[in-house]
Amino acid sequence: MERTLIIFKPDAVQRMLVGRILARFEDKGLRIVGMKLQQSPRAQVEKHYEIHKDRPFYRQLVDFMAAGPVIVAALEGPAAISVVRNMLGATDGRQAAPGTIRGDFGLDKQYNLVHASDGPETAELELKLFFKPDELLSYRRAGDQWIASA
Ligand code: 3AN
Repeated sequence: MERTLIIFKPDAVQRMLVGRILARFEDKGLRIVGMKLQQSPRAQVEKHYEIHKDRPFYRQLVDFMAAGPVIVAALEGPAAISVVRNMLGATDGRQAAPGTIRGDFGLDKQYNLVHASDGPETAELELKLFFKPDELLSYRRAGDQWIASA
């Protein structure tokens, strides 16, 4: 079992696509173990995208991510980190394959709807950055035994 951090970016909230995108993750069988609506403090966004701080788009990216409410969520499931990344598709919606979230809903590199952790170490750091320990729950759903065999 893995946990991954996803962020419905301000464009997903403003375009009213959160429900439809979240439904894809639920349809896949992933379990929501944390979720909240927030206006991200700038310092938190800066830390989250620290790895990009020398890239030309960094300032604009921080402005965008702090421009309106986002929904942060933690998803759990077998290989959840790579499963969710594959569901998102390529960073640029113009290049993302049809059938992926960015391929089906987006046309832009920056306005690409959803962030998802890209590996186990980043998932751990990002979950800590956005959630307090007691905001993440562990529970079983009635249908879990029909979703993953092991
Ligand atoms: P991903 O979200 O697919 O992991 P990263 O980590 O390369 O993509 O980039 C982080 C975020 O920075 C992207 N989600 C996107 O919003 C933004 N971004 C990446 N490349 C560009 C770019 N060339 N111009 C503007 N924004 C970008």
